[in-house]
Amino acid sequence: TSGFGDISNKTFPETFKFGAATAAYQVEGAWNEDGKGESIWDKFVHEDPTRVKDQLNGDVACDSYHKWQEDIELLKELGVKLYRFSISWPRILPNGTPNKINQAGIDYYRKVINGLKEAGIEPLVTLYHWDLPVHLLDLGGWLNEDIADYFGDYARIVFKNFGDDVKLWATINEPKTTCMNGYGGGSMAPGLQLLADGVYKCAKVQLLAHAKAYHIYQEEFAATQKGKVSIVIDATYNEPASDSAEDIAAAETETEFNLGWYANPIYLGDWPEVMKAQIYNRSLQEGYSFSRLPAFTPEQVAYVNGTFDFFGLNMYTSLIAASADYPIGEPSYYSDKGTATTHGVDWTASEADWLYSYPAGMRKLLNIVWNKYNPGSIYVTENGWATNDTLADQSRIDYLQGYLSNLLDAILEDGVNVVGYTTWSLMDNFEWAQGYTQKFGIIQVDFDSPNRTRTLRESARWYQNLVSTRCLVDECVDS
Ligand code: GBH
Repeated sequence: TSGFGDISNKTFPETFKFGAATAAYQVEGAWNEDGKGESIWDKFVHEDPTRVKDQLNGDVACDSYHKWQEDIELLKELGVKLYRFSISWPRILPNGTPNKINQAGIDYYRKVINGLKEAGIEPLVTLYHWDLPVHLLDLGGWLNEDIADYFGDYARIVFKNFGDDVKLWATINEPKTTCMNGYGGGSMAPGLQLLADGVYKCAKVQLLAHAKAYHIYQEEFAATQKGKVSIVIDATYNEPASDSAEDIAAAETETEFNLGWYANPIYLGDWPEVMKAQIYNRSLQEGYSFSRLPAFTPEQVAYVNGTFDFFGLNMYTSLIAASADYPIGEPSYYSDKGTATTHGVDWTASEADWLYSYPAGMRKLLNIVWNKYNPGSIYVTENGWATNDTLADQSRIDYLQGYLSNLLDAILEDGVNVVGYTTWSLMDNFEWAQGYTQKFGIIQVDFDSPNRTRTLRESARWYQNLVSTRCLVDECVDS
């Protein structure tokens, strides 16, 4: 199947919530204003600008710290009813620790949340989208299990201050990306290259931190605030490269090392069996006396299991997986996984080298998440396309139309309860190690102008029409 099927002519359900997403470090700027502490991204980009493709940084970014009212006006213009943004931990707690709260930080998010409320736009707030306070990195960052407790204290302060108005919370955005790129390959802050050992420890600590925040919410806030808390997991749909038993198994293993790595502990309890077995075996073969995948104690399994009120899914792309041999003696996540991945030859390429369009993957992955994890409901918390700076971004429209059509089919044809969607991104922003070279916004931002002028792209007009008609084609029939 090529996955480029007909676009659905049915309408999205009335209750379906369309929205857009951003993250603090990528849009806010004001990196050292009004008492904000230093984050690991501030440090990472200032220490060595060559870590970022265009040697730029998020010091100003979209200047949303000052232009938040304009951002809300844009959300209103799009007509969306859901806005996913993140809170900067060091803007609230400059050192990451609860002893010193930065009132200006609280005031900033209070204004944003009030503004959204007045506009009738629901906030979906991420507590951690990668900007760890530097002080906590000095304590070991996501390799130190104590950081889970600090995260709990931070979460409590945020719930207490904003929980009357925020009913949808995501604890951590894409733990896999921060662990793989921040602690594995080193392309993201804090830039550690610990691909064999660090990535698994990082995963465990982030899962414990998520669970800590979830339990604090349940015990101290849920009864009065009545909100929902979950984590955001990024995943690909993985197609076997051939009909061979090896490749079919490779695609399943790929999914377990990708989606299951984080979803299994939370939705089923403990790491996927295939990860436990393969990492243990490789570790012993490579001379370790123990598995480099740190085990959860039975108490930790129980503590993490069930810590969700919905599934937050970031879905951009798919992979074709084949089984592959890696020589013993080169310990890494990839050799533990034992697969090789590529993209389909007929999948459209984006400006980002990892992002190819395979619309059918959306429907297939949603079905996997729904059937395997029984999450009750799913929010697609990110999905989007990278282009150059052009306003005439037909390739983004094609991508969104194909993916959203498959998302709609999952709802209407397969009974998957997808209740909301926040496209990535509301506007162009600081794309981490890619700087400003890749544009993900449905709204263009002029980073050369001190005004950071925002201009709707053609895709934003298209999205605006979708949101108002709930229809992906010229004319729809009722669903
Ligand atoms: C999201 O991650 C992030 O949540 C968001 O902040 C970001 O702006 C957006 O994507 C667009 O990139 O370079 O080959 O090692 C999406 C999932 C996982 C995609 C890590 C890039 C690195 C691939 N990301 N992946 S590679």
